[in-house]
Amino acid sequence: MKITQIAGFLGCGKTTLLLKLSRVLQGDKERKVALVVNEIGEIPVDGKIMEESGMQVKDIGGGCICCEVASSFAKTLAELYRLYKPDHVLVEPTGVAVPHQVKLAAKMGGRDAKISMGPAIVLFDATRPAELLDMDMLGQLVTTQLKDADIIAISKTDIVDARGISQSSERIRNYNTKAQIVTLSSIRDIGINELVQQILDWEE
Ligand SMILES: Nc1nc2c(ncn2[C@@H]2O[C@H](COP(=O)(O)OP(=O)(O)OP(=O)(O)O)[C@@H](O)[C@H]2O)c(=O)[nH]1
Ligand SMILES: [Mg+2]
Repeated sequence: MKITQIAGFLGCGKTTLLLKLSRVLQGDKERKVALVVNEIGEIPVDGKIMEESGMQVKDIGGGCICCEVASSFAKTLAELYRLYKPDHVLVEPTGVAVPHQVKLAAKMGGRDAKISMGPAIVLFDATRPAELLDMDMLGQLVTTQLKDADIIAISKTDIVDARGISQSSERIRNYNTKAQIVTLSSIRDIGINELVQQILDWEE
């Protein structure tokens, strides 16, 4: 059971990407995919939509899976493994989650389940780089997420020009010299298959 998280600040396109990735990963029932979403103070409408696609969807509320509800996240993973044995679990943490803490929490679930880690994919919303990086507190959170990423996907590239994309890319590189930086438009299906391939190939 490989666990891949789609992280990134509020509204950067996590759910939209999660849905696309899960459909491609699932293929024609080639792989079993389960989804774990973590919403704070929201009605988990997304979960219902996703469930219609026949995938197992678990919604963990009551706090962020990287801290307050880490142990219920771990339990959820163990339960998913026991009952469904999915090949892949895609996780959407809250927009304020810190990727390495989500990984640690997932590994706690691995005590009871046979898990492996997929990449921490962190989305960066190309429509508002200055807002995300230059604000005091928000900037610290976003840069922490970027530092923690295995793959950084610059999202919503369908509505940003090439110059804007390369400016975001240059700024992101300052915070993470190792992660692969890719461009993405979930709405236009750009970069989706490449991310699926990276999830499949990922080993750690
Ligand atoms: N133009 C464009 N808009 C996108 C894309 N992906 C997502 N969006 C839009 O961005 C908004 C937020 O998308 P979500 O997928 O809900 O983002 P999220 O990160 O899950 O949001 P939270 O869970 O609230 O943090 C929605 O209006 C989406 O339609 C994209 O590739 N291109
Ligand atoms: Mg979402």
